[in-house]
Amino acid sequence: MAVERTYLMVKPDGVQRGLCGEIVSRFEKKGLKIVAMKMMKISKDTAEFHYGEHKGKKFFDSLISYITSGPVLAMVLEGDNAVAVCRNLMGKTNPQESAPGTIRGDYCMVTGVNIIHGSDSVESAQREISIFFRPDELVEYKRDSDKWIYE
Ligand code: IDP
Ligand code: MG
Repeated sequence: MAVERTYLMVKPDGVQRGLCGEIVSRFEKKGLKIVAMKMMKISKDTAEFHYGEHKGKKFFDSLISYITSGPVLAMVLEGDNAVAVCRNLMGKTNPQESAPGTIRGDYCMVTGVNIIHGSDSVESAQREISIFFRPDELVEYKRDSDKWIYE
């Protein structure tokens, strides 16, 4: 097992459209363990730091105004190979190329408003978790259902 933690966030469109429960439910049902979760509004400075890799791209300004346009639901999920597993559940960046059955494939139409963020590597996950959560907000607990989820 390669137990990893990853950072997921329901973006402002997902919150406004009432899709938080549906999205969290998909990760939960898959078997990911919720380690932390909170509603928050992201400041412009934090948004620019979080999305620093995209600075200078033509969509950067609209991305920052989108992600700061309303509250997001931030979470840390844990599981075997969690980074890649969650990216697969999310679907491709462009919702029109995301497979049906994925979150983006089922619930959104365009890249600029694509409902969910998820870390793209273990390194990004560590960085993003530390941007949005204090260490004491990550809850350590044993989940009894793990014995039915993992061999
Ligand atoms: P990801 O969210 O699947 O990791 P990234 O390439 O890291 O995709 O882009 C970050 C976010 O920036 C996307 O989820 C999307 O909201 C936005 N974005 C990326 N490319 C475009 C674009 O071409 N037009 C508008 N928004 C974009
Ligand atoms: Mg990305």
